[in-house]
Amino acid sequence: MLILALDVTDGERAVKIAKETSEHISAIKVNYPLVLSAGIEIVKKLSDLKPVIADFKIADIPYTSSLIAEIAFTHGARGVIVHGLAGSDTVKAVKEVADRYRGDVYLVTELSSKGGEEFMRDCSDRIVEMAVEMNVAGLIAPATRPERVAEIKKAAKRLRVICPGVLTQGGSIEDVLKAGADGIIVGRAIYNSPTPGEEAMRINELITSFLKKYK
Ligand code: BMP
Repeated sequence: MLILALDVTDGERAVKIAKETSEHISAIKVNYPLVLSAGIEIVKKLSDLKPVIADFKIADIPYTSSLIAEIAFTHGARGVIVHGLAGSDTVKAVKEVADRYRGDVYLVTELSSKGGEEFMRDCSDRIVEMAVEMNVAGLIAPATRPERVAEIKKAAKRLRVICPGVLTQGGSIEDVLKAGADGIIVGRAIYNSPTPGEEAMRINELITSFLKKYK
């Protein structure tokens, strides 16, 4: 259930942290900070250790979006993240690529930051409906607003709802699991710890104990 958001900007450090934490995490989410500094090959390196979700928050026209997805999957990614607000044609184009690689597509519903409420909140319920209709693998929902996680999970019971925004951004692991999250994304609290492996283990144990209580 624990997904490591590896937003460091040094490839060697990324691989070191991935190795230290690998026992306690289920996947690694790779975002622009790492890929723009270490190069796309880092996706391949990390995917030899754990499944990688390429968080390129794809939000372009269908053609360009499918090229981005193709690059992620040819480098070993097992999933890609797309902005739901880009619309169904973009999601369809990415899903066609993902299906060829038996990969997963996750849609962002609304960002966990405050700004996620400004514009995205108004369309996130429609994004959830689209995700269900298009049968994507999952949704990214804001751990900072557990009441939204509960609503999103209720509307998309079959989809995996994974949630960033715990700890450093203020969200509570317990509240988000209680709301029905299927996965928790954690970045800074792990990779900025002096002992990332131990921190990942501690968070993973916490998740396991709450799961016994709420699932
Ligand atoms: P952290 O635990 O350090 O706050 O990291 C959260 C990770 O999840 C970052 O990679 C961030 O880009 C991502 N993320 C998020 O925080 N909120 C969202 O709504 C969507 C995200 O992908």
